[in-house]
Amino acid sequence: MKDLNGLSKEKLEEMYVKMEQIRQFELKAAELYQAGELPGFLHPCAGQEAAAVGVMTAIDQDDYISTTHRGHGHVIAKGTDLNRMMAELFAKKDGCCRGNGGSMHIMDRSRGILGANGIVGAGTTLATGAALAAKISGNGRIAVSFFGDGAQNEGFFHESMNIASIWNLPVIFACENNQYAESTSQKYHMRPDDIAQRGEGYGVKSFTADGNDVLDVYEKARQAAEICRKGEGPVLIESKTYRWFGHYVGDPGIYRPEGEAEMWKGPEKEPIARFRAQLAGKGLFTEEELDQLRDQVARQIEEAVAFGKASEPQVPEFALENVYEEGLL
Ligand SMILES: Cc1ncc(C[n+]2csc(CCOP(=O)(O)OP(=O)(O)O)c2C)c(N)n1
Ligand SMILES: [Mg+2]
Repeated sequence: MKDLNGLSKEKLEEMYVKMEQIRQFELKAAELYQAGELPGFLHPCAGQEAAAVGVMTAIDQDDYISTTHRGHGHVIAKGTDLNRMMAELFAKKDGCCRGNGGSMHIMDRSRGILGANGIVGAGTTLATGAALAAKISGNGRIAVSFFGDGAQNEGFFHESMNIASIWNLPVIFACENNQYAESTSQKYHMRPDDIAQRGEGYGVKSFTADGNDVLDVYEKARQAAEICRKGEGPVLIESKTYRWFGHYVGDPGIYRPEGEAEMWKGPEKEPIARFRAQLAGKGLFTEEELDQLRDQVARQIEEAVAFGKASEPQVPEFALENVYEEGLL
């Protein structure tokens, strides 16, 4: 049986399907948002699919992840049900947080997803805590914290890296460097070019990956997971990538140089086109087979939208439930 980077055909198909699910989910959600059908804010991760799927391919179902305000891709890559995710965006009762979280606070404990998070950088502390719990209990799990280039300037990140390093915690700090923090280019918000350099100051092994090449991200994450499971973590991975949309849907993105987004959408950079070329180039899949998988995903997304729309709206009073632990006061 042919493979690519030691990944079976079955695994490669799963990776391709997940990348398509993320892309199509994000484009559909943006369309619904622009039509006024979704409440709140929406920060799509279209363009960053490889960075999410590459890491998730290297970890197990039981492992923990924490994510960000731009977290749909991580949640999809970890395997959360698309129907329940879409219902959550619609703030409906069948959503994965019963409509109480919305796009920026999706969580799914059944998949080890500790939550999306609107507080930039805060997810690094959650993953570090989960890694500490895993180490103490000896359950063999590892944790991954996804965060952005802007987040690594936050105190949360530095405190987490330090404590994870001195205690050798099994946590992967997975930075998706999409080159902007809101409207601020990386050039203006930090001195070094590579975020991976931040690891050196903490004695943390650090890798830089081509964040638009899912196989490169996978390879770095595979090594990182191995290091963590041996008790020699933490590890930092910087995936260099680009977000297609502005910071949020509706951001005109005037801070970007002309032609930059188009260049990242071109065939040499675009993560899905690149993965398709790798799969077809190796003779593992034909273009027609890949088209069929893409079209199957399109039907799943349509189904998720229909499910989300049909679900019952959550009532406002529900926001006050689950605030205090029963019997605590
Ligand atoms: C602690 C905190 N500071 C500031 C903000 C406002 N804010 C929301 S997203 C964002 C930029 C984050 O940039 P980055 O970490 O690169 O993530 P990206 O949006 O590029 O995915 C900022 C400053 C916030 N939500 N939380
Ligand atoms: Mg960023």
